[in-house]
Amino acid sequence: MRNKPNKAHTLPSPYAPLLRPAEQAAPLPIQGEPVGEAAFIKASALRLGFSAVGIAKAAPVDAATAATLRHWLATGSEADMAYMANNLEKRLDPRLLVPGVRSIVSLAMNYTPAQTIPEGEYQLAAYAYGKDYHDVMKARLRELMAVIASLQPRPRPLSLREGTGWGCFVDTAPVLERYWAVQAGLGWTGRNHQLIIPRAGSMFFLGEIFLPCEVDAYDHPMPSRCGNCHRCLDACPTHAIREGEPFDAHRCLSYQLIENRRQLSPEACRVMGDTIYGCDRCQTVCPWNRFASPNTETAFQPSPDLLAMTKKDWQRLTADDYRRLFKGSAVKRAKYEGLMRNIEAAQQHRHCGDPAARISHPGGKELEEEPQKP
Ligand code: B12
Ligand code: SF4
Ligand code: SF4
Repeated sequence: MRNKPNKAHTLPSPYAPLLRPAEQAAPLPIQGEPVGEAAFIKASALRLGFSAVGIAKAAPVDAATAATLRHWLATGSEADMAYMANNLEKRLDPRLLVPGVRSIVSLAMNYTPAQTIPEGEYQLAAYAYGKDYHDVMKARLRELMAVIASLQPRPRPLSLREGTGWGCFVDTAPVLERYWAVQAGLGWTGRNHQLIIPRAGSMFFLGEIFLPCEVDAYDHPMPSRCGNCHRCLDACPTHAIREGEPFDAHRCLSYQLIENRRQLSPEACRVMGDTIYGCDRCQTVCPWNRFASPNTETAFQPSPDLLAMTKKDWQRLTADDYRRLFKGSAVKRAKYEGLMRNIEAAQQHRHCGDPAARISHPGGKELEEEPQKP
């Protein structure tokens, strides 16, 4: 999209930069301070409650990442998640997904729980405690996109949806979200395959805003700070993560308990313990999560009803209870039948479960070691 040069120095925002075409990159002097569009976007994002934000140039993903993804699919490591093989070319090049995109803003929202489900009860992965992050984060991304678009020099896009080069995504689009978070300087990909934000940990949702223009400053990847640590590899009860090998989704408890529509694998039944939805073990052991701060997002807090559930309550959960308890929750992904299958398996295999199944607070005292330095 080609924009006309802007000259609006009178915008209400204290940052008040405009998105400008690539050829005009110098920051605008506003209220005596030169503030560029990247700084404006970041400040707006933080004001809207995002925990981290960075910006990368839109380009095809690098050759090594493309090869990793192709190999992952070629080895069938995506299990039954056929959607991961769809739109492969778009996943590898965001410009095919959204023609006209020039910049990718990567954003993170903290979901580190402030309170956890009591020990001894069935456990859910922390990301599923509150309202569905797809809805919560998408709404927040749209707000930010509107703020950015309002600064777009005329002609503005007719609407964000119709405007070429605009887009906002959380999880479900063919976008390699962790890759773009790394490119945008948010953190690095840990051995647990999670995006780790320095001194903040990995319990973050990721989302992106696609922009039709360049910005005055871009962020850059940072090196891994996993060092010699292998805690996540040691803690994974199914060996879904193995050094130098593709992530084996079929083995992963998160896949088994959420995405798998068939019978649980015998291995999953053996190691699931009290976990009935998702899995956090490769995150709770990660020393970087000792720096995590509990999230303060109202929508992500677990309801008192959820926190009060006992094993008995779960075992006699009706479809109506399920709908009430998980209204607007990501747990709906597993469907009632899937959740009941998991509860039944947890009950049947209660003697072979691993006590580590419980989701401890990621800032928990058991993390004694300092994070490894590179
Ligand atoms: C498919 C999927 C799954 C699958 C497969 C997991 C996987 N590792 O691929 C299943 C159902 C198992 C799953 C589970 C979980 N998921 Co998931 N998942 C996705 C999804 C839709 C695609 C991921 C993908 O592209 N996989 C393909 C593989 C090949 O990609 P990859 O592991 O990211 O690796 C690439 C790059 O990281 C790169 N790379 C570059 N440098 C390095 C360095 C190292 C050391 C490694 C390992 C890789 C690497 O190489 C790869 C090439 O593409 C994304 C959303 C999205 N659209 O991106 C969410 C997403 C990755 N999931 C998320 C979450 C929260 C989870 C769970 C924690 C949920 C839970 N508690 O149960 C678990 C964690 C499991 C794990 N350890 O990865 C978050 C992660 C946030 C974060 N901080 O990283 C995402 C981004 C969703 C979101 N919008 O917030 N997930
Ligand atoms: S989510 Fe659980 S099963 Fe999956 S890789 Fe992490 S520790 Fe292993
Ligand atoms: S547990 Fe250790 S190896 Fe795994 S992601 Fe965290 S720092 Fe990296």
